[in-house]
Amino acid sequence: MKSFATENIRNLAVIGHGDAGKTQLVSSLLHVAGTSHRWGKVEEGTTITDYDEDAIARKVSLNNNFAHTEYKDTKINFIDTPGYAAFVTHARPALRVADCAMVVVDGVHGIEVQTEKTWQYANEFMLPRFMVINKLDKEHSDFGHAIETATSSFARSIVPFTLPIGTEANFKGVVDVVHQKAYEFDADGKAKEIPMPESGRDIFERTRERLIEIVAESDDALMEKYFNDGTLPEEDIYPNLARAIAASKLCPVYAVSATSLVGLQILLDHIVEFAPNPAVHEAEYGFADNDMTGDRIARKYSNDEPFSAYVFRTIADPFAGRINVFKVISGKVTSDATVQNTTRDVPERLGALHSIQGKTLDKINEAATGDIVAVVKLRDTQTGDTLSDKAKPIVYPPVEYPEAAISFAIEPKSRADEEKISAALHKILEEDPSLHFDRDPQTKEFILSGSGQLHIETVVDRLRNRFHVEVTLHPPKVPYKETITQTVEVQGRHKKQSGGRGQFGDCKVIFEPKGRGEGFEWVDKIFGGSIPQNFRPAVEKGIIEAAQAGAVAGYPLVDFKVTLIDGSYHTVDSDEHSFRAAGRKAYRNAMEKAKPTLLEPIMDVEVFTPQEFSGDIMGDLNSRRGRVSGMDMRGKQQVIKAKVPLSEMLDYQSKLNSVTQARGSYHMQFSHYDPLPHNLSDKVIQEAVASGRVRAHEEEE
Ligand SMILES: Nc1nc2c(ncn2[C@@H]2O[C@H](COP(=O)(O)OP(=O)(O)OP(=O)(O)O)[C@@H](O)[C@H]2O)c(=O)[nH]1
Ligand SMILES: [Mg+2]
Repeated sequence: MKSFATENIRNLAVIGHGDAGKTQLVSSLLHVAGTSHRWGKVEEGTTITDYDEDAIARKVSLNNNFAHTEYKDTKINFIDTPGYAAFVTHARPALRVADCAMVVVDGVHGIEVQTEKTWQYANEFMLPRFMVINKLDKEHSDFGHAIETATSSFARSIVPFTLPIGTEANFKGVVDVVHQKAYEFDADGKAKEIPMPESGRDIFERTRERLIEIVAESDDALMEKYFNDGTLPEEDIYPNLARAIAASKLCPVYAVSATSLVGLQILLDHIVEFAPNPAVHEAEYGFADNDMTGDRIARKYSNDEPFSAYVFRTIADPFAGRINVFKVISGKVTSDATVQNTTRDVPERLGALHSIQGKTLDKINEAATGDIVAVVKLRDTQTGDTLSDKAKPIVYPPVEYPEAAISFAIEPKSRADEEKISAALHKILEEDPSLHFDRDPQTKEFILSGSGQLHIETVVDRLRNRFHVEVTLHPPKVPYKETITQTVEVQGRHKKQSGGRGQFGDCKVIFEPKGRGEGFEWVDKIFGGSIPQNFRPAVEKGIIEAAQAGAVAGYPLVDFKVTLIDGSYHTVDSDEHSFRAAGRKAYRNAMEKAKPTLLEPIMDVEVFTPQEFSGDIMGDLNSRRGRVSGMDMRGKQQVIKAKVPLSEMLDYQSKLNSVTQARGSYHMQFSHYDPLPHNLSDKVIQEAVASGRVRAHEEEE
């Protein structure tokens, strides 16, 4: 493939709710554009961008993938992003490098939760937008309704550039409102011009009027012309529509079916004519140094600038090795160039450059400003890094990923699995910065954290299918805590006499409960010298140590105050060690009387669901000991806010999927700790004993 001038490149991030048809749309657009790949279908597992075996098996996109076509001398790069809640954060780095977001909307459901979320992501990067209303061949699809949900959800002029001819199974053509032409499509999606249909003429005229107004509003001279003549000449309309789109004042909408190929050729024509090219951005800003301080410096989208590129995706390919995908932000780059990874301050030799078509890499000799290209086997480069001309360094701030929402323990099934697991997970993590992996220093467990249960399950599949590592997934650990509920006064006395020098420490302390989240407080109220000053901190240390092991089920004891009121010592036998032991003993004595109890983490939960399921959702949250605190409409979606114990939410994703037919989603974050109800404590205690975490009280050394 040849190198394309910047103005002949279009970079589109295809975003939207899960299942809207993004992946199918990309494959179908490539087919209609005449790309020499057979027409891939989601239902057959043959699309270009869902080539990953896990994505095929689930019919869900798991990460960003790439396709491109050469259409009317323009290179159109598509970044197909995931729409499911567990993977949707990958849309952000895609939008970071795209020059236009193509928002795909399900023509049956209209705007949904992840449509809104990805729209917000696109706002973060101030991206121009196209909107595609898909699945208009389907029963109950409704173009007008989808547009209504869009205009009520988003603040921007959202105007159809094509209108559907026929509905549902009879959706056979579109009217191009801009060029005032009508088309039908054959089985390969080829457009054939037909006479403008009479029905729907009023909608067409109103829509076109709206477009002309938007153009007129953009410029005083045009406004005057419009006032005088009542319309505008065609040659004024087209370029000004493109300008309004690039300025994010106008979002064109297209009526399509990705499975029957209706409307796609006109969409391609309009991408070439109206979608912004990379140089439409004024400039991109970064820093001269990787500590990201100091003055910002700019790079224009131009081949004449020094080379710079942003790496936004890493693929761990089983055959090719590590593939890094970057967008050339400024300058040009040729294969075998040596560039600087300015994020890590290391040089990288690029080797061959490639364009990417799904899983296929094709060698290219050079890449111009704005293009998206792949390189293989760089030494140190990862997602989020900047590659730059060494003599003219620039570092772009990386796209941040959100905190993980859920953690699971994973256990290798065999010794061999244990040996392979770290290396395998390392590769998976390279591909997916929203995943975190840790080893708990105490329990030695492998802890995998991600954005939801489905996310973690796909990692387990990947470990098995790609790296042949078998693991069992253990339910996420609930980080219980413990506290006391009564004030008690106790003594802790440690005495040992076994030949030679003895040990002696003795303290009197008061344990008092404190409020939630107030932590530990130590007060020294000894007057006089019943315990010498230098031994008192040892008492505190002994108590803090002992509190780590709790009193009920081995969870750390929190939110209590200890006041040291008295004690005694021995001039020869007392030392720090003895007073620590006395503190531990005081702790144990206190726990026998202070009625210790378990605390459980409570989460702030937000559930998004189509309205018809909200009754079921609330009933279910109640049965999970949740307290619903508010309800809200967002577009057509009901948002339910509740406080729910974490232990009740561990299987929530699958429940939500079954109640809402996979159309709901939720997120949660930690709110506070509450006492665990007594009837539930026993179970937690039994589990703690069974896991060996609570040791029988050993006698003091
Ligand atoms: N009837 C009909 N079905 C469609 C159309 N487009 C896509 N589908 C079907 O909708 C389902 C989802 O399509 P995908 O392309 O995987 O959707 P997606 O938006 O990529 O989904 P995620 O990647 O999981 O976010 C598949 O079963 C497709 O065959 C369409 O225009 N009409
Ligand atoms: Mg997809």
